Amino acid sequence: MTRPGALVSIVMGSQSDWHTMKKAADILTQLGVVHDVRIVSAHRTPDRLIDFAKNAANEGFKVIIAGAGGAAHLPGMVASMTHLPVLGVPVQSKALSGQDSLLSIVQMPAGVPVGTLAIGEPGATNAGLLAAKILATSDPALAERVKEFRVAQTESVAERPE
Ligand code: RP5
Repeated sequence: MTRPGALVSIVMGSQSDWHTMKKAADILTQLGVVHDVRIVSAHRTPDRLIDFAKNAANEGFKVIIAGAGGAAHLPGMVASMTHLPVLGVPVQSKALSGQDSLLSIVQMPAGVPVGTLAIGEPGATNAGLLAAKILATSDPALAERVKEFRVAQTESVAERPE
């Protein structure tokens, strides 16, 4: 069952992606953005993929974050079946260090955009932040929380190394 009130959906191709994709969930939790998390594999659970992507807007989601590794077709296939913005996270693969994931997510044909982030955990964190910023354009309270996050981040950087 979808988490009630969830505005962001985080989907990933495998349980093995969760360690990375948890970073997106963590920043959304920190910013008070209700989100839903589930495993949807483009290759192993194609019917689940179609069901998810076609119903995502009706479920109330405003932004989708999709992470996958290797032959990472999940973000692009989700984007092909919804008008919602899709942010793609290339999960770092063992064989090719995520270069395969990155290229298979970023090289979408014109007309079917996937906003592609960096490989691995930094990309997942930034996908969460970007989703929050998208929602913040129509949510002043969230915009304030995003601004506070930025100020705290700036203040956390020491002038000199210890
Ligand atoms: C992709 O294959 C998943 O997104 C994952 O990154 C990769 C490996 O999956 P597992 O074999 O660990 O389940 O579909």
